[in-house]
Amino acid sequence: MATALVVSTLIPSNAEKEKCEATSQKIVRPEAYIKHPLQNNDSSLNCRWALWFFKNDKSKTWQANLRLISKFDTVEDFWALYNHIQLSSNLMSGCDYSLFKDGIEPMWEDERNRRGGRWLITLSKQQRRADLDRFWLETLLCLVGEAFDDHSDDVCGSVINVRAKGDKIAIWTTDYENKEAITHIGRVYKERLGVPPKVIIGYQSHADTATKSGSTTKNKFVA
Ligand code: MGP
Repeated sequence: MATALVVSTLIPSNAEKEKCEATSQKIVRPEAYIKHPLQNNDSSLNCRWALWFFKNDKSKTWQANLRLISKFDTVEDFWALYNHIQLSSNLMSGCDYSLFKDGIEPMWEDERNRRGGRWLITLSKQQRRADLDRFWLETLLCLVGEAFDDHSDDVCGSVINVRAKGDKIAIWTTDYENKEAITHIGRVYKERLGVPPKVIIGYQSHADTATKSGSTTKNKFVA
């Protein structure tokens, strides 16, 4: 924060005025009480993020099972929310968390996701205990910390799927044809998670995921 606020108290006029003024002025640093805003390079959206929760209730449609939990736009409010909610590894199978830029719904149908795709991290069952929570936290920090430089603009959000068959974490980007942004994001993301170089992660378009017939979707990019 650039300038410190100076709060002065009324000083009686006397010989010691100057000395008194110096000692009675309190320097109040804005850092002490102003929360730290999250950065966002994207000029079309502000720096606010929204956390969503999905609970699988088979009597409802997919969209009806999706609920907004809360929005935040400061470092402090991010941690307050993160510390308040259940760790992913404690969620029931079938549940998701999604963190998306405010204004983008965590679904394929949103205008900013329609032509997009995702970097997908698939985890083995053993990784739920070893890696799931720290991978998800690192993913969140990549997003709110704008870890992908100028290409952070292409990021829409991230999703964690807690599933009995194996958990998944993904970063969703807005344009599956933006090779430069996608490859940069994939490279940085893999590094940040500490995924070994020999382990290959794939990027798939939502269009392919939504229309897939088998259990796998073809990769448009790999990292
Ligand atoms: P899922 O929850 O992403 O993965 O999609 P899961 O449960 O591991 O299943 P799998 O098919 O990947 O093995 C499960 C189903 O939820 C999809 O087949 C869709 O029917 C529905 N679904 C998921 N997403 C992300 C969307 C979405 O964005 N929009 C709509 N309309 N349905 C979705």
